[in-house]
Amino acid sequence: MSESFEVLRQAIVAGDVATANRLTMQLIAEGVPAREILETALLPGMQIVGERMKAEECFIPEVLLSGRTMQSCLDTIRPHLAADDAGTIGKVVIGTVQGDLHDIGKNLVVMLLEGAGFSVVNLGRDVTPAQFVAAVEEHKPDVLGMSGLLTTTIPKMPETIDALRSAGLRESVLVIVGGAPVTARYAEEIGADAYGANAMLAVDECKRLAGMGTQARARTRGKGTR
Ligand code: B1M
Repeated sequence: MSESFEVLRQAIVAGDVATANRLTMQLIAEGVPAREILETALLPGMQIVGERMKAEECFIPEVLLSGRTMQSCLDTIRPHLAADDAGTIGKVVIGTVQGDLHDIGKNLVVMLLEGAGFSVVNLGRDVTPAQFVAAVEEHKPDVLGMSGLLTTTIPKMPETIDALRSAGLRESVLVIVGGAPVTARYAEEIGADAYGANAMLAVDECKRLAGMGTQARARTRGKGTR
């Protein structure tokens, strides 16, 4: 079993979609929990890719292949990430901020949110502050999630929060931010309501926020901003 995990990790690193998919399906068929496959092979595989990228041992084409391989394995395990709760427990609008094309982590958050019973509107990547605001206006979510992987793009998070404020929508929605360069301190500094250190913790935080969301909306309705 641990050998399969190691081969799967290496297949992610090598961007070998066929081997990675075959092993993922094999592990699922053997009854290995999807979450264990995620935490023991897929995420560590991408971690290695990141370290190699930093050390300039691999470049964008290889990283893209690893990313696609990871995404494909995530699609395979998606139906097996069992729902913790039944029914819709809240609505989340989520996207990767403007200028940022990294969406693997955000898609993982989406998948776990859906698995936990949230209804999710996934805006994709490279989402402008105006698009986030329009989506909050249209979908009236409990929670707005922003993901960012680049130190150069995360300033779009406070910009989006400001845009929500200007549109009179800040009080109507709770904001969670996450992504590798984001910290709890940064989240606090920019006036977000929560920070998700990883996808699992993001779901916990969204559950907490969804409970508060009702009160936030009620407050806002009282003020007539929505
Ligand atoms: Co890029 N990239 N990349 N990249 N890339 C990083 C982020 C980098 C750290 C690599 C490095 O140098 N070590 C570096 C950023 C440095 C920095 O800003 N400090 C970097 C760079 C520099 C770049 C380019 C600028 C490279 C270039 O062109 N010269 C370029 C930028 C393009 C752009 O966005 N405009 C670029 C491009 C790319 C690809 C397109 C090739 C590809 C992305 C493919 C895709 O996403 N579809 C890519 C990849 C794959 C990576 C690394 C290797 C892996 C990212 C990943 O998917 N990790 C990454 C290095 C690394 O992070 N180790 C790197 C796995 C994923 C599951 O983790 O996304 O962190 P992560 O998500 C986690 C948590 O952060 C959290 O939960 C997830 C699961 O636990 N989380 C949230 C994420 N979003 C959340 C939201 C929440 C809560 C939690 O609430 C809403």
